Amino acid sequence: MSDVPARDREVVAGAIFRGGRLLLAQRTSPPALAGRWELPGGKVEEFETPQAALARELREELAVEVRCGTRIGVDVQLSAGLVLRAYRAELVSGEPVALDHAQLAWVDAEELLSMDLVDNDRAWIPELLEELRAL
Ligand code: 523
Repeated sequence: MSDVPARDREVVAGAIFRGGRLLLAQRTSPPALAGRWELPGGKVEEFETPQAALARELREELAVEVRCGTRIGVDVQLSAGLVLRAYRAELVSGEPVALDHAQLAWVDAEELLSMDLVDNDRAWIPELLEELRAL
């Protein structure tokens, strides 16, 4: 056994803002989360940086190229050893399409408040709203 604590594995999620709106994606799985909305993303693979993982996930899920920006919102502990973090993501090319989600929505501040977000992502609402209202 090592004395050095293992680093948490990370799940990354992307906050893409455009024209005063934020991109949300509606999950199809697992059954408990299907139909609920999230910032798209996924698990960072071993030996992958969070930035590279976000770019890969958004390429796979939305068919876009993004540049990973700064963190937004708090760390959300998903389970022992697994933490969820959101990053701003800048669209570099492509128009997002739902390859992996039921549908996509570009929401303004009012709409964000009315969406059925997955519980974990609700932790980011204050910062997402602040950013939307400043746009
Ligand atoms: N979340 C979450 N919010 C959010 C994301 C991208 C993920 O709460 N915005 C949770 C949902 C799952 C876990 O993080 O419990 C992994 O996300 P998932 O399933 O989108 O990531 P994948 O596709 O990399 O995971 P596997 O296919 O299961 O390996």
